[in-house]
Amino acid sequence: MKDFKNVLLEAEDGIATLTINRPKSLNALNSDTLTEIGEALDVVKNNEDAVKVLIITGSGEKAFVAGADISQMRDMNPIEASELSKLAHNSFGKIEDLKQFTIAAVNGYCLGGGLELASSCDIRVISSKAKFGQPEVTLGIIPGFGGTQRLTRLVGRGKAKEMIATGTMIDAKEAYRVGIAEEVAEPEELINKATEIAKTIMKNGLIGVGMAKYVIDRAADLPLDTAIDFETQMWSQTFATEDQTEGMTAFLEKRHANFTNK
Ligand code: CO8
Repeated sequence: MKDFKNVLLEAEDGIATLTINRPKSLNALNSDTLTEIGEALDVVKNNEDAVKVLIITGSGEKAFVAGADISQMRDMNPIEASELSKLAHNSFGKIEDLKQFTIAAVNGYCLGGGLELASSCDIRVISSKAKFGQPEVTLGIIPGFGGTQRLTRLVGRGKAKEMIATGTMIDAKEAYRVGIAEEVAEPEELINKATEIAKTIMKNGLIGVGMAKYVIDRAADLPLDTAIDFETQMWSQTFATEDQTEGMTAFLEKRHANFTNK
């Protein structure tokens, strides 16, 4: 779709794949890579007709992303650290802001900024060989790309504090048990599994998929009554779409719906 230096962006049959592509550094995130992730997400956002679902994965067999680039961070001062963190927040925030559904296909080490990237996706499909951790305190820092917040929302305060304070890794089985991952696949089946989920989603009314994602993310931290009001407003808007008429008509006519996403 567009050429980059540190990431690959490809699209086929409505599914875009964004691959973090610095395998020699286990796909560590430096500022150039974070900038390119943001630019690639802009391409995805601006191509809603061609891209219905986005899969994010890592290059090579070993790592999804082994964290922020330690060689770049070692000599940074607090202002530079803040700039790097803002750059990551800008890029990761774009993942949540996409109307398209996002799937992290975690193919190996998913550490620090890597887990923060995966946590920004809508769901995580992981290899049975993947390993997860927030090892920042072993480097004398804390998670700075959202880990204290997004991981906590996934696994709860106790597990997040345990993972962050010990800095130790957990395996795929434990990641699935604590709610980091929605699906576990054998390494060679990982992309197939993510693609299968993407194709299932793409059969549905995608206005509804995007709206549901928006309501879940935007209302998650609101008081329940306010969140329910928000859901009601968005729900009622789906009745202004052609997809709602088609979906319900198809059900009543006992046929598959042919959604036009209008
Ligand atoms: N940054 C830079 N280079 C890395 C990173 C990284 N995060 N991870 C691996 N590499 C490099 C290694 O230096 C090595 O390079 P070289 O071949 O030139 O020596 C190459 O990748 C291969 O790595 P290893 O030889 O270490 O491979 P192993 O199989 O022995 O170990 C591990 C794999 C266990 C994944 C190990 O590489 C490791 O522990 N990596 C670091 C993991 C880590 O600590 N990640 C967290 C980084 S901090 C972070 O993400 C904070 C985010 C928020 C920051 C906010 C700042 C503003």
